[in-house]
Amino acid sequence: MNVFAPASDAARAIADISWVLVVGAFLILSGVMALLAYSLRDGGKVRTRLWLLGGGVIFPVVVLAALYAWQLGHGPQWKPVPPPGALVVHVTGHMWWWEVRYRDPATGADVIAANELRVPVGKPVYVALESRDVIHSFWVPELAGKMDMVPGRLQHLLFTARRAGAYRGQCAEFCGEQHARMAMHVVALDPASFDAWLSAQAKPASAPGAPMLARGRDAFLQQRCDACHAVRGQTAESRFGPDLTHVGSRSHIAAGTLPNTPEARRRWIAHVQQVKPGARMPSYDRLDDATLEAIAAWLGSLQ
Ligand code: HEC
Ligand SMILES: [Cu+2]
Repeated sequence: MNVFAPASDAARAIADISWVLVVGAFLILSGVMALLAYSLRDGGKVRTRLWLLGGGVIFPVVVLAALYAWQLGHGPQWKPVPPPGALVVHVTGHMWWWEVRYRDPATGADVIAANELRVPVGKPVYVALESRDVIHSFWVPELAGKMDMVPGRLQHLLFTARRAGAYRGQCAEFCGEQHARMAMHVVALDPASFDAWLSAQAKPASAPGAPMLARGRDAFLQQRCDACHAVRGQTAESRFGPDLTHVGSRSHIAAGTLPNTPEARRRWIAHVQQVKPGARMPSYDRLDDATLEAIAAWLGSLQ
């Protein structure tokens, strides 16, 4: 996470304003120090009224008014409604993960995912921010400023990614025990890859193609994982935990806590409460290795 490497218009505007303020403040401080040195050395020869009025009133008024006028045209854009042509994505904060909701351009249906946001490069993205429980804050420094996610309110951020890449974000408002393990990844893709990705995410999960994967799916249902998780096409809809329909396509699990590898998925399922104490999912340490392996393999196959 690097505020000095902006990859979007909004982040570039914030970085520019910060540089102007930092460099400007440094120049002014240097000027004041030089004046101070001069007045001490030359004791008594400074024209007090001139410097008090000029340096204490006129100078700050002119500088602050100029800065204000300049930043009016340079700050990030705020639009109460999404501008035409913008991609609208809903992100809902939960303790301690992110639900991500797109609209399928083909059918208009919701496409729900978690913890990973993909956006097209060069197109305005309007991120509508909500919370299901406490106040969270959405912060991906390379792409936009921070915005609080307040229960009962709809906040938003607007940015246009200019560089393809993966950007890490972090919840920036203390939200309880696992606040520190509430990260997300935003992946900016060229528009064609983005469209392909979105239409793949809109599809339900395909049926398991191998006996081992079918065993994993069956164990998932037997253990009632579907009481909290939805795998579209394979389970009923349940929205308490992250949607797992295409969990295999994400780079990380549990909001940036672990890389999405078979071992990490096994470890997560068996030892949630060691990996992320307090997370709202029980540890399944009573499952035998073969069952854990099958579930982890099936989840990995959900691309
Ligand atoms: C009581 C509800 C509940 C049950 C039951 C449950 N989970 Fe979870 N699960 C959650 C919650 C909540 C999270 C998000 C935890 C976090 O990151 O803070 C989660 C996260 C996950 C993740 C990571 C998803 C991601 O994209 O980050 C996987 C994988 C997962 N669960 C698999 C399972 C499996 C397999 C079972 C059954 C053996 C199961 N869960 C049972 C609530 C549940
Ligand atoms: Cu949070």
